[in-house]
Amino acid sequence: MFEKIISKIEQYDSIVIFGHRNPDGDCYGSQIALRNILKAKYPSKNVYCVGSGLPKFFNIIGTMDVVSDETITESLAVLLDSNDLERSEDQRIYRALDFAKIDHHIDTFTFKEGPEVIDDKASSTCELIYLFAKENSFEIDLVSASALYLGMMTDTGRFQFANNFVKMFSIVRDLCDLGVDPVLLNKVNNLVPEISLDIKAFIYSRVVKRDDGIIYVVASKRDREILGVTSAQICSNTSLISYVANHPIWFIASETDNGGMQVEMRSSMYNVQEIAVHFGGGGHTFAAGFTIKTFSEEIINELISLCANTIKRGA
Ligand SMILES: [Mn+2]
Repeated sequence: MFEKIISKIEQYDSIVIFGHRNPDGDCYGSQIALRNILKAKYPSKNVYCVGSGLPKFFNIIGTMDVVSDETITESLAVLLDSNDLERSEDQRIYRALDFAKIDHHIDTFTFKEGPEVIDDKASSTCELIYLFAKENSFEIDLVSASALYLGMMTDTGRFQFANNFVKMFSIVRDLCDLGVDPVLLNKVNNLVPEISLDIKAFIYSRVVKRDDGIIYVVASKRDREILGVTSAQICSNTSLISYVANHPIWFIASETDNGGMQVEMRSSMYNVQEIAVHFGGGGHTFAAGFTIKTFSEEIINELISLCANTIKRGA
């Protein structure tokens, strides 16, 4: 499955691993695990991961690397958990010498720079990195196993969502056999910053419940400035308005710093990925998002009517 990616990796002495903007547990975990696994297998190669990672895990799973522009221009870029170069948090990816990609998002056919492995049935990119290691008989050390566990746990909503539960749990079992400590990882993952109380209060005070089955929250830039939070921080709270009876689609829309709009959408039963694609975004069937250049009532109304049509169509 990964032959073409391995042959790229073998061609380069320097490899830089990139992930998406607003990195989550799967993005960070897959980057760290792939770096460590490749370093152990190819001690003479330089392997780095770039981006902001998940700082609360830095002292147990490891930190990101600081890499010069010059290094990137001499490296193979491996993009993880992202559709294309545009999604990369570190935009210096465009300067890399060559490219490869491993991802589990629905294919948008926008990555054309090199070989890729996409499996949108995989629970997480971490699951794919595990399979990559197994296929090539690369050793998975305890830290890498913990990083993979973190990504699988977070991208599946703590093992609630998967296309193949047997596969997911058999990998998780193997990671536990390698010594992973789920209690510790859960404790660190559960830790929230103090600001999260203010975000919760804001979201619950602004939630709109519609008769057509949509629940949503809109945050303007001014709202965010008063709270002192980023668009990504607001949008990462869709779980606060999730699974309310008779409301199968929910979303949070936030005005971005440059007057655009970031939206995260979820559904218990309808395809919201198609709606996200309509606005130039993507994701998974029941969890998708997009960012567009304009923040306006018209666009929010268009989004609401697409969601309402989806519910009406029953698709
Ligand atoms: Mn992911």
